[in-house]
Amino acid sequence: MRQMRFDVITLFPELFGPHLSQGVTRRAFESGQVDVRLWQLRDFADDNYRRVDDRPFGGGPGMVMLVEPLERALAGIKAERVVSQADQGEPAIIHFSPTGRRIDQAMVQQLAQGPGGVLLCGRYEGIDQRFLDRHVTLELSLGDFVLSGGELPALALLDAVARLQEGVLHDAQSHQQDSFSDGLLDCPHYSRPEQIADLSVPAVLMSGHHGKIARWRRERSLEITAQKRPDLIDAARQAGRLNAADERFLARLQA
Ligand code: 9WO
Repeated sequence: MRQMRFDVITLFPELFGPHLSQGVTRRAFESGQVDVRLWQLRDFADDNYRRVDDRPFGGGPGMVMLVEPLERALAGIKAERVVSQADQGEPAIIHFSPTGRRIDQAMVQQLAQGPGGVLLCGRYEGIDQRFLDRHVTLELSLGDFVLSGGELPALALLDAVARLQEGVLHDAQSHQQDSFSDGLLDCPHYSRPEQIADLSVPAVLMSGHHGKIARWRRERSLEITAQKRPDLIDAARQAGRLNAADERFLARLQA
């Protein structure tokens, strides 16, 4: 079995447990398909107070995460990975920051096919720049907003990677039907009851005609994407993911 391993450096390992043991992704984590190891940074402090932060040179508010505990933690991780991830090469060292590259589904798919990596969760005002310069190979962002730490972005990435593992989703088709798997937004979904107030389920979905249903869903995806994210239509076209029927439908929408 292909082994994927993520080592997480964090001051709050207890934030991870509940997410790793719930929901459809639990299987991927509990089976070790996605092996997640949590490293408490304080365990790598060198004083009796388990100190991992200090005041910033130049003054200012808040504290900075120290280089040395981080380097000891990383050395411990690399020593373990030499054994468990032999032949996989140097792991990606990933730092979560709004200055990073925006995570998208294409990147998640790439990571889901690789050997995993080290997830570095910052706290306080941030990490001493010299650690980032020396060790970080990838900076990833969830978007243009600020959190109090990198743990939630790390969990978001782990969740996105875990749900792509074999056996996590109900059937093989679920991936292909994902919003974004083909670069388009998702179509709307309906379940029972057939009528809520004056809103009924679109008749085609009750028709049992699988061809018509597939076409209807595709057209709703195209329509919603054209309306809300026209940039994704352009990207899908560039990537050759729109067929002739898609183009005819989009032309009719325009008119
Ligand atoms: C914070 C920040 C704010 C503005 C511009 C750049 C910035 N970088 C960071 C940063 O790296 N902060 C560290 C991680 C330490 C404090 C908590 N951290 C953090 C990560 N806050 N927000 C994020 C984050 C990560 C990914 N996507 C969105 C937000």
